[in-house]
Amino acid sequence: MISRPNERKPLVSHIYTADPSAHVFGGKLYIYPSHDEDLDLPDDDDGGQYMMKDYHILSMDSLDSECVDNGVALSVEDVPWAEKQMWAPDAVFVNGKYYLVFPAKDKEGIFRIGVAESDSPTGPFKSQDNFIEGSYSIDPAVFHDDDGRIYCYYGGLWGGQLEMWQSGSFNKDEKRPEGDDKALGPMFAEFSKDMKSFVSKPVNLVILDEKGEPLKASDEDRRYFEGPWMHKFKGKYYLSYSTGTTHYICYAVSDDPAGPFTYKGRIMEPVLGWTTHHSVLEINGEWYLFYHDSELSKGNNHKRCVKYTRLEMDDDGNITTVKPYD
Ligand code: FUB
Repeated sequence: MISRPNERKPLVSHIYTADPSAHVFGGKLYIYPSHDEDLDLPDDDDGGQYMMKDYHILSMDSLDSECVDNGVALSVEDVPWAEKQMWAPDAVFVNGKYYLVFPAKDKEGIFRIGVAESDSPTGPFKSQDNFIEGSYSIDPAVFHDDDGRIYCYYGGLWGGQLEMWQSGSFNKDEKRPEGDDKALGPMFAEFSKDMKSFVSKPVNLVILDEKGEPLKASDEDRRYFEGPWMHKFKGKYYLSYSTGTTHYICYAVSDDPAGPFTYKGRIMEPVLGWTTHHSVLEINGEWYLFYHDSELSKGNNHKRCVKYTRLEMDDDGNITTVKPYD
């Protein structure tokens, strides 16, 4: 059901945007998306077509107002450790500063996660000199818990290189989990208070099925692929993510931010385009899903546009699956 004029429509159309991480800072809505380049590149399983060079932060006074592009907030040229592919970012406000947390490939072609800071939610952001020690892979989602602790959920298979770290160091020829192998989950680490490092060694999270068994690699309708997000509802932790190859956004619940999580269901059916990536945000007591599809480019996988829609969640936290084109 669509009830707002901007709902399920591209929020901006002068640039391609994807992977929206939405937050309310100081009563205003900010969206931290990837900025897809208008390039004609062939699709490959390594994500070589996603050649993003910078970030633009979007802002809206309300869900019904115009969505403003605040210009370049951080460019790959200004990140000393990075070479290319500025993929899905997130942001957090802490210590009176705004921190942009983002992945990019370093000069050796390995995805790492970096942090940049600003006095403004829209930047410009100044990058730290190096990536977070011990970080790897993509799609960081930062969760600021009620007790002040700040967690990072991250990681993505295939082009996101997550499976290449199973031995503890980078091996590009590492075999992917398959069949009855336990599926990889997202990575989880806690940030230091100054946002410069992880205080704990990152761990791979487990998602269990209804019988309490870890999801298997072959369970592609439910297992984790990329794009984690965390929201909290009535004291429980809701991990949501993309299933990649089957194009669903699913969720799993735990009493602990570090899991284990139990699979609960689907948040959204597939959108136009291969990737699906989202954030979940409460605004004035209502829940919203920010997501992307490829409507603007009529289906091009790497020319996407961010949108939002209302999310229905009952008192027990059960989420009604969004059918994006109904
Ligand atoms: O935008 C590049 C990649 O596509 C993201 O990191 C993934 O989550 C997928 O949306």
